[in-house]
Amino acid sequence: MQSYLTSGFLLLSLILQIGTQCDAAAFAPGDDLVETLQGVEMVDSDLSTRQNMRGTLSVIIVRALGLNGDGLMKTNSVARMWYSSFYYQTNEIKSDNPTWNAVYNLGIVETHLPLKIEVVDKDVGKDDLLISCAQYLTQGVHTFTCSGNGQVEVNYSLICEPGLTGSQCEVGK
Ligand SMILES: *[C@@H]1O[C@H](CO)[C@@H](O)[C@H](O)[C@H]1NC(C)=O
Ligand SMILES: [Ca+2]
Ligand SMILES: [Ca+2]
Repeated sequence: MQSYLTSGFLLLSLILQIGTQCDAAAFAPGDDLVETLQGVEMVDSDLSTRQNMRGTLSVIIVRALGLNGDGLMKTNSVARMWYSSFYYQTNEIKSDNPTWNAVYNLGIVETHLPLKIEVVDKDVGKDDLLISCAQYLTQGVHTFTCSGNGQVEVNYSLICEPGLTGSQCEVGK
């Protein structure tokens, strides 16, 4: 009985000792410092790559003019936009000249991608694609128009991340 207890105690203290040694090894100041510095370096280069050509993007799908999706009837349409992995769709408006003024704040994005816009007349069965275009962005506040079956007007604002400039926020100061 005595020896069982003793060996149990010894085993326990051995486990505790190993545990302590493992902890001590993990938190050895030298290793820890090296690991941290490598980590910071990696994060820094990763961050600078990701921050290359980045800006804050807001898009307003303002309105469309002269849509003719349903002949004598009023067109009932939505506008859609894609940028990078973002996708938005406006509400549906029954008018040949719908005003959406739909504001989409995308936050910080890469700036080199095309902004894709579509206006679609909703129909039972197959919708009518009325307008489709893609526009590359430049920094500042801009309006552009896409034509197809009618026209769609889009405003956007692209503000470069601090330290970036150039037409697509590509040049570091
Ligand atoms: C869109 O841009 C045009 C031209 O700058 C401006 O007149 C209009 O007010 C803008 N629309 C919106 C909803 O911001
Ligand atoms: Ca139609
Ligand atoms: Ca329709």
